[in-house]
Amino acid sequence: MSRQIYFCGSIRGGRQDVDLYGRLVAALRRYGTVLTEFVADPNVTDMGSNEGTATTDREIHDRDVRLLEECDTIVAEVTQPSLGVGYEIGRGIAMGGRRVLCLYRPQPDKRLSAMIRGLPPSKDIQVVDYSADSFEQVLSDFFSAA
Ligand code: 6K6
Repeated sequence: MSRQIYFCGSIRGGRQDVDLYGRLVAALRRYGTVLTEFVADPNVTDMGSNEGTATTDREIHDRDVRLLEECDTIVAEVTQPSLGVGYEIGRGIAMGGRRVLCLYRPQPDKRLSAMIRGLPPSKDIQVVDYSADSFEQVLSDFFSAA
């Protein structure tokens, strides 16, 4: 069966990076099925969906936790700080048995949360600095180490 990839990116934390999320999701499709394509949908804004779907926060939470349970790999873009992304990473790691790749674009005067940067690194849990033009190699290295 193909890899089941849960992609995490900021929604209510701010949608500044949504175009980059789209490029990451397109690249991730080469490695497996992306369960959370909606994270990269520009119609999903920090205030909800432009398409008027009346999904409650409880429904969003429960659906996303179900998808986390289904996945074997979590790829999180963690540059734009997001409570939801942090929660998903922590919950996914607590479930066990999932590989986790956190992608961070370093910037002046900002530091990634110690609770992400400080994850004990291994073949299966990695926090990688990258740039918007260099993620292909990072993904290839991570998935070839599986
Ligand atoms: C769609 C329909 C109605 O509202 C929406 C948008 N809301 C969300 N839809 C799906 N997943 C969500 C939504 N809000 C947060 N998430 C999950 O949390 C995603 O999997 C993201 O990785 C993460 C973002 O968290 P915040 O705290 O930045 O919103």
